[in-house]
Amino acid sequence: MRNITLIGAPVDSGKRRRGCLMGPDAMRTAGLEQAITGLGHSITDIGNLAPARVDIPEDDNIHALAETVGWTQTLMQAAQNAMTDSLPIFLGGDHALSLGSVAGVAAHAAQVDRPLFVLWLDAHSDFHTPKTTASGNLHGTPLGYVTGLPGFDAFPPLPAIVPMNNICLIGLRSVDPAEQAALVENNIRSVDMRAIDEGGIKRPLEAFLDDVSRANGLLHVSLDVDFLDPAIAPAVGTTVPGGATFREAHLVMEMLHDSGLVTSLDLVELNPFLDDRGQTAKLMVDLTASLLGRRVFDRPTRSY
Ligand code: NNH
Ligand code: MN
Ligand code: MN
Ligand code: MN
Repeated sequence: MRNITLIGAPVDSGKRRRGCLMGPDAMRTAGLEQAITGLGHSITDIGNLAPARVDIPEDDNIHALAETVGWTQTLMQAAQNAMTDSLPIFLGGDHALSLGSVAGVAAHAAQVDRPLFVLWLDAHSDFHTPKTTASGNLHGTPLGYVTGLPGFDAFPPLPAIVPMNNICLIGLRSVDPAEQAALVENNIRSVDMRAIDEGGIKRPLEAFLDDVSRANGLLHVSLDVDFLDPAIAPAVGTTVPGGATFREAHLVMEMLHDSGLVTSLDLVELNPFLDDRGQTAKLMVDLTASLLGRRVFDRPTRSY
């Protein structure tokens, strides 16, 4: 059983469409705490955080730079605090929150002298930098930041970088040309939807988890709502057709649970303003429960 810390991160500065600030409370309303304690885990909800005030100039090409830098500072510290004795769950908030959550988790990993691995479940690769982004939206940049790409001078210096080899992207189906080039150049493990159509989601995940396990690594999972097919998860500003199905997503979570490797989690991009009677918030809660040990059926050792 685990100690879980819920960290409300109502980040809404990583893109222009508003609404992700309601994400943490929507997931609480959908029963997140009960789902977790019902599995026997203990839980501490530290409530919703606010961004540090930072005195830096805005950038004409970047949306809400100072606010996102402030969030990065706050969440980096919150992540390091929570990692000392719990599994933090960052309740987003848009994906810009991961600049702070992943950087903080990486700092902790360096302190305990273990490698950090990151599983990115997303339609997008979020591998831009403030220099390469065409949209100016910082929710498209967290993997660029944590891997130490240049161009993040306005942000806190990285306490520790995440090696490109330790990252696995699953669910890709909307990748900008600059990101595509950088992913290939850096040989980042990228599992797009076509690969999943052709070979299933199990094998690439299994291979990645084997690597994490062999390296005695910590594993951070970042779950973007748009990883999921919009038919089952409409509450996101950047829907892309052809996403993970209900069962593919649950299988990922169930395998993550069985691996025993996950040490931190982001739940990001939920925009409750776009939801249909809470269905996406509920699905995010259910997926979290699967990651923390809920099973659809307790298999006897002999199944036939
Ligand atoms: N690649 C686009 C951009 O940089 C989209 C990023 N949007 C996301 N990422 N939702 O997960 O703006
Ligand atoms: Mn994302
Ligand atoms: Mn996305
Ligand atoms: Mn992108």
